[in-house]
Amino acid sequence: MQSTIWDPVETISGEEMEQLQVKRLRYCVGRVKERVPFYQERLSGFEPASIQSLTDLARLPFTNKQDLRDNYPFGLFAAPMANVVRIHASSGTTGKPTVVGYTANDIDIWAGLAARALALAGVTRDDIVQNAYGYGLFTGGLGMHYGVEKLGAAVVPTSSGNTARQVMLLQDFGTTVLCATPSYALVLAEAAVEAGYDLSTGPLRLGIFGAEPWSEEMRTEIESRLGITALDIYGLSEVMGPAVAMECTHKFGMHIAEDHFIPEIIDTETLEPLPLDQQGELVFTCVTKGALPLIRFRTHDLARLLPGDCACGRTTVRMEKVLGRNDDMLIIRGVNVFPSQIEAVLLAMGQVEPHYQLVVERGNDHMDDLEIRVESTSDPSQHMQLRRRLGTNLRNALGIGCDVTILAPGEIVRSEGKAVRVIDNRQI
Ligand code: DLL
Repeated sequence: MQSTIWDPVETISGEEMEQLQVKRLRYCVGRVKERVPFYQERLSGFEPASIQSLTDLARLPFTNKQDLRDNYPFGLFAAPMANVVRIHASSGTTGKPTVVGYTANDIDIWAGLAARALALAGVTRDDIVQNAYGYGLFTGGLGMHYGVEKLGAAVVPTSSGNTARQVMLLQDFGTTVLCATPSYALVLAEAAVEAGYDLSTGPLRLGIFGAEPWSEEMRTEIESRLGITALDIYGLSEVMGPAVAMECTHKFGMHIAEDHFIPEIIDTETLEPLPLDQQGELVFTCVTKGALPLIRFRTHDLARLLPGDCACGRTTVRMEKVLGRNDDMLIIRGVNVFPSQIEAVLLAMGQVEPHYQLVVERGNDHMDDLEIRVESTSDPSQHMQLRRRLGTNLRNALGIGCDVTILAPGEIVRSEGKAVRVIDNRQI
């Protein structure tokens, strides 16, 4: 599948890109210093004109999610409310959400970047795009919606949920592209089977899946169940929403819209920038946003920036699939475990369904116990053996033992948005 370059900036040389980024960074730092009291304080004594290259980023302070919370709801906005036309918020699991605002120009840039991402994935004006990301305060629904319209394809704004109706529309409208979380794509696949609709023979050809971590093994599973190409899309509300980065059809990392979001990878302990190709925490500086330009925003997402050119012809830097967030990482008996690692082991076995949950308890002996619940369609007489094999594979991969519980298909609660993978019952 050939994809069109949406914006010539996607193919400029590394030097040209750096020049553009430095120019935008200098302007942005000057602007927040002038307009946002929080940055006025953080940047006191810093001279924006002293920014000469991207290495100067390291001289700038970080911004954390907590800084947004401390300035709840609008304290970090750099534009007056009269110029703000949209407000989104990310649902924190505890306390207040983080609130993000957009000017009309921000919305225009976002629509353009979502269109760029869709074009990058090979979506064209001829496509019918069913957008099953949630519409509302979550950025997924509206973010992709305006991108599809900007590109000129037809958007079907189903939002998430109402699964039986989604399947009916997939079938009746001849939807060719599906936007959803990868876990919801699987729910739709199951519902299609129930409704007797064979997705793999229908016109659906492409999925744009993101908003939660998903392994390569999960990609294989989704591609075979839906009979499509499944591509990864990354983003976060604080930085913009979906389309901060998008995978091309070569499936070798996601191209970052680095002309708008300058990426860095830092060591989570020392907070020092790491070279390309090393894994660490992603940090973004949003250099073109009018309402909420954040300097060195710490995402807590763990990934690598990939060196080298991409076969698609784009020169924009790529990030690898996000393994997980460092705050999602479980520490079980001293060993670091990411849900996505467990997902990869489970699905590589081939006998289990792509629906699983991890339950962590602290036993009376003060030791942590990890239980892995996973569904299987195999005959219950085989479960004992399956449990044993999964236990061994997980021990080999993770370095810790865990209990495996095999459940019947459908026993794990399905999610319409981001899947809940971990139930941590430890009271620490
Ligand atoms: O999830 C934005 C989005 C919507 C991205 C639709 C892609 C598609 P938040 O709700 O603020 O925004 O959550 C952001 O989700 O920091 C990551 O931890 C995680 N995340 C997003 N995309 C991916 C991905 C949206 N492709 C948080 N792979 C981020 C892994 C992802 N994790």
